[in-house]
Amino acid sequence: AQASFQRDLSYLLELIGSGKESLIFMKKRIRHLATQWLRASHKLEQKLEDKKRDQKQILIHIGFLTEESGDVFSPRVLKGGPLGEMVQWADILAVLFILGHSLKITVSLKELQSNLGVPPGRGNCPLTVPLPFDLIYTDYHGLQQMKQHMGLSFKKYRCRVRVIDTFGTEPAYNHEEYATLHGYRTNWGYWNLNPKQFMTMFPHTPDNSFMGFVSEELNETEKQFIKSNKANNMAVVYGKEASIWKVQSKEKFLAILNKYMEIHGTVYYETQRPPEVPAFVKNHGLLPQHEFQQLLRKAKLFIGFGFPYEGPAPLEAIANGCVFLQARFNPPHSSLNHEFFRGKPTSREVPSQHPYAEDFIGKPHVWTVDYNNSEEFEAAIKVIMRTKVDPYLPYEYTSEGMLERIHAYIQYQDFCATAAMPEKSSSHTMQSSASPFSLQPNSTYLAWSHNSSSSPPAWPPVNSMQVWISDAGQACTSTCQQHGLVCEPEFFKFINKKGVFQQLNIVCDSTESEMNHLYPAVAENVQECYLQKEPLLFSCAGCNTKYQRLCPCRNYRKGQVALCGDCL
Ligand code: U2F
Repeated sequence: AQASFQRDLSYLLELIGSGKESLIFMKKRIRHLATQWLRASHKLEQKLEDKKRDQKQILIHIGFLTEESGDVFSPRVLKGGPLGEMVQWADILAVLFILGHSLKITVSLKELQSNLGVPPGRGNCPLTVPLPFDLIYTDYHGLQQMKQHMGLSFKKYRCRVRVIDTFGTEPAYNHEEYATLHGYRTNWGYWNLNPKQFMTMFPHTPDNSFMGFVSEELNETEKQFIKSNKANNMAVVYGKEASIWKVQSKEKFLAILNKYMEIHGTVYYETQRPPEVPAFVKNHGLLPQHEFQQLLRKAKLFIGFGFPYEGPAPLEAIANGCVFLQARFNPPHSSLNHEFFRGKPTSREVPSQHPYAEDFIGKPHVWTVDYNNSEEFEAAIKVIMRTKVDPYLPYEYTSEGMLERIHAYIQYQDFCATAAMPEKSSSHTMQSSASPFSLQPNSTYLAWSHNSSSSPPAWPPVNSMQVWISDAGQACTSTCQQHGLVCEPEFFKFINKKGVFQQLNIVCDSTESEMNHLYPAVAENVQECYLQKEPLLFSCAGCNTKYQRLCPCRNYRKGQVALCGDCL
């Protein structure tokens, strides 16, 4: 069947059910953003013209909300606990519904089993029950439950699964044998999925798909109103839990801030002010989401103390015309040195509380400073108070942007297709070192043109590819970034070939094929070239001073890094 846009959200709200505080929060959010979703759905419909879209049967199993995995989140919704995940799931539900797919939503093991057609208690039998879903959106908890209760069908159907994974999973941690051999084992296991099946909250690593969420959008009148009503001396502190106030050298920088601005907080409390929050702070207590937005509309500054990492609130603040001020982490936080990230399946280094805000938005909206340096901190506050800043929301965090992106994933990502690209590439040609592109020293440009095809067309289309060689010790993520591009792991298969080294004028005394998430690469001083033996290990992340890596980069749409120019 074909999918057509569905705009009556009341049916979705019914599907979500009730009973848990988390579900109530999600439904409230969907209701509150309904007009924005509808407007966006019309825009996308126009943009897609009459493009045919398949209607998918989709199961959404929100594992972390099931009693069976403890559901620690629901009881904390009204007590300052994390809401980022709930924000994201609410938006995912809205998108999948509006795009016109047929949804089943489950938040308990029992519902999961009955939807999968597994009779209770038969989970471990070697049965392969036909799966009535084209796609399953779940999380790590849900994945574990599905594995336990699907028997052999799990392996068969895991290519249909999409895992909502806030901080992301890098390929080295995903591959069972490799992770075990090389110390990339984590609490979350290794699932041998295509790394693009993991979908993140921010575009952390291009090895995963960027799912995202949305922020409230403003029309021109609202923007003007906000701009003329900003209280230039009003700051709101980021964080709903009192524990975030237990931060090093807080007294010093808070004293500076307090000299210039009135400081507000939205810290949850039961009966009286939490002792961590100083008396000069106006604490509103935890606010309902729309009231929190109202507070941001008045405030000039939204200030982070270092935790929570990478949540939605800074984007909301910036969208409401605040400047976001955050601490630089030196050294960067990561799973190697910080408790919060320990055991997470990524080596990513986090150089500030919100790297997306720093890298993708930046000044004048985002200031990242060293909070231990009082002069730098004070100077930033002074400039921020004087600067007029427009509300800003990156396109990828608008409702239209999210609908567009998820539409493209559903339409074009297929991890079940087994058709491999032909070994001796007949359907692609490559020209090396071609002008008119100006080359950086040590880097080479390759243009590929797509001729006829016997195999299904690649997505993203290969005409968006440019190949660059990294510096020694550099990850492909940053090599591509340096050239205004993004690393595209889907393209590794095209460049993991002996001939490509030649075309790049790399001299190889020997060429080995091995399992290593940094390959294809060259150890230049010894002129040894390496190819990747295991496609699951193709990885944009990862570096070693020994290697220069071959990096498949691609272009991307302005404000929509997940999609290349011709990706829609
Ligand atoms: C992040 O989780 P958090 O829930 O701590 O993320 P926040 O950025 O604080 O924002 C979540 C939502 O909370 C709302 C606000 C945001 O959309 O509108 N809110 C509110 O309703 N009332 C208030 O008074 C203040 C904010 C991240 F999202 C998670 O994935 C991580 O696990 C967590 C830890 O790093 O951080």
